[in-house]
Formats: sequence, C-alpha cells, structure tokens
Amino acid sequence: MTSITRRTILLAASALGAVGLTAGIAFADLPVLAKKDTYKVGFAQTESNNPWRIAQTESMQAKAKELGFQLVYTDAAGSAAKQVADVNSMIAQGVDLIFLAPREEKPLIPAVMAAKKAGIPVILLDRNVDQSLAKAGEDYITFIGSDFIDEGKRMAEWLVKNKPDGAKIIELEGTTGSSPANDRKKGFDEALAGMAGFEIVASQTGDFARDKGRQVAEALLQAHPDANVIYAHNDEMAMGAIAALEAAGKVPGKDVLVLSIDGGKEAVQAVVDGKIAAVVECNPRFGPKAFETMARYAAGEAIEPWVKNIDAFYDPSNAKDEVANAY
Ligand code: GYE
Repeated sequence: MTSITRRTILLAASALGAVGLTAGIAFADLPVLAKKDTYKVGFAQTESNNPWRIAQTESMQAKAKELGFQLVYTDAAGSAAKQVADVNSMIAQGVDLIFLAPREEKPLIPAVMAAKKAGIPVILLDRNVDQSLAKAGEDYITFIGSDFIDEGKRMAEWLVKNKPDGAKIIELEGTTGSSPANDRKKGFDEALAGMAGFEIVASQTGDFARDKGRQVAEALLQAHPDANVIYAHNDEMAMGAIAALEAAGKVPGKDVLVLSIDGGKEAVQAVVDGKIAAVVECNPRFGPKAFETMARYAAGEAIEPWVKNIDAFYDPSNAKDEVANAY
C-alpha cells in the first residue's frame, strides 16, 4: 500500500467536494451538534471478548438509557475493516454523533474522515488515531482516554523501585497498531532504556487477548527461561501469562513478577493473592464523561483536544481496599 498522509486523505475528500481546501482555508470546520432534547448516537465498539470492553459498553448503554438517547451500537468483533463499515452504516443511518473506539491508529482514519465529510461529529473513546493523519479539533472533536505513555512509564518506575537489582523482562504487547499498545510500550521501554540491569529480552503481541497472551508467554518463557518479569499491556494477557507460568511449574509472584494494566476485579484480586505484582488502572467506565463531553460540545463549548482520564495504581499496599471498586 502506498503511504497515505493526512493531506492525501483531505485532498481526496476535497475532490469529492466535501472539504474546502481553497487557498487560505486549509480545513473545513468541525461539524456542529445542535442542542436537542434527545439524540440518536452511535457507539462503534472494537470487540467484546474481554471484561474491559463489556464494562465499557455497559457504561455507555446505561448512560444513554438514563438520558433517554437512542444508542446505535456496533461490535467490530476485532476487525478494523468491519469497524470502518460499522461507522459508514451509522453515517447512513444519520446518527447525530459517533463515539468511536478506534481499534487501530491508522485503519480507522477513513472512518473519521467520512463522518467529518458527512457532517457528523466524532468523539474518540479510549484509543486514539494516528496524530499525523487526523487531529482533534479539526477532524474529530476530542480523544477521551488515558495517557498510555505515562501508564507504561509508571509501571517501569514501580519495577525499578521494587526490584532494584534489575530484571529480565518479557513484554506482552497489545493489539499491533493500536494506540495503547504503541504507547504502553513506548513509555515502559523508554523509562528502562539505559537502566543498568534491566533488559527486555523479548517483546511480542498477544493482541490484548487472554489465550493469545498465554500462548505467547508460554513460547517466550521457553525461549527465555531466565526471564523474571512479565509486563503485560492488559489484564487479559496478564491472566494468560499466569496460566502459562503455572503450566510451566513456575510460581507467579515468586519466580516471575507479573505486571499489568487495566485493573479489573480479577487482576486486582490477583494482586491481593500475590500472583500479580502491580497494576496501573485504566478505567473502562466511559459513559458519564462521554455524554458530558457531548453535552458540552452541543452547548457550544470549545472542547480540549484530549479529555484525560486519571489512572489509579494497585499494588499490595492498596489492592485489598480497592478490589470492591474495581470493574
Ligand atoms: O487496556 C484493553 C482493551 O483501549 C485502553 O483495550 C483500551 C485497551 C484496554 O482491550 O484491555
């Protein structure tokens, strides 16, 4: 595939007469959202194969119901191509606004641009798109979500503090090309770069999925029997890694420290049980903030390009007290 740039996409859209790319006006304005009593809103979910996604969907549905809005919900079942089609179908149905959780950073760009062209505002939820191809405040309203670079960095800092003699680390990456996988890796790897004694011996994707995480952990533990830390980009892969460790006769928490991100109930309980050493929270309950941001936009407020979620941190010092609140 030839490389697509933000400019080529906009030029293509412009050729179709959608975006005014005339001298002086580089980009069309964001679509406006009329103030109404009720709305028909789209929510394009990436997949539903884990508790994080299910909790997010429930949170969105509950808030829409409370507000009396109609929610057009789609599940892309792990396919970026299907997610693009889902967004196109929402556009065809004339929704007022689209909440999109873009599975990967680049493939969802055409969906964002198509909605913009159709005059439908888009709010990105929990994952971002490639910032060189589309921009908040120009192509979509805003990104609501965590600072994934910081999540990775905090985990690395915790590790250095709690295992000062160093570590041989296996990294289980999230979905290739997704913003949390890219940034959780960046934040963690950069924080450890040049730190004496800390070595990432292998880093491979487990697609944010439990069984894939288990399989990849099993293979990497065989290739690197001296690894003593597994850093998983989410709880599902961390739980898969624990299963792989136990199957290999190793004791998670003793032979190998497992680090995770998300902070679902099962993982926070695993911290209490000593199987996971630490978890950076990434809370999936987006409903209240998503619809509040939409209301602010409809009221004519200028929305900041990034509505940031603040993440908690769980380790043995607080896990017991927090487990009841975890999703
Ligand atoms: O960590 C993971 C989910 O995009 C922040 O996606 C989200 C991530 C979350 O599948 O468990």
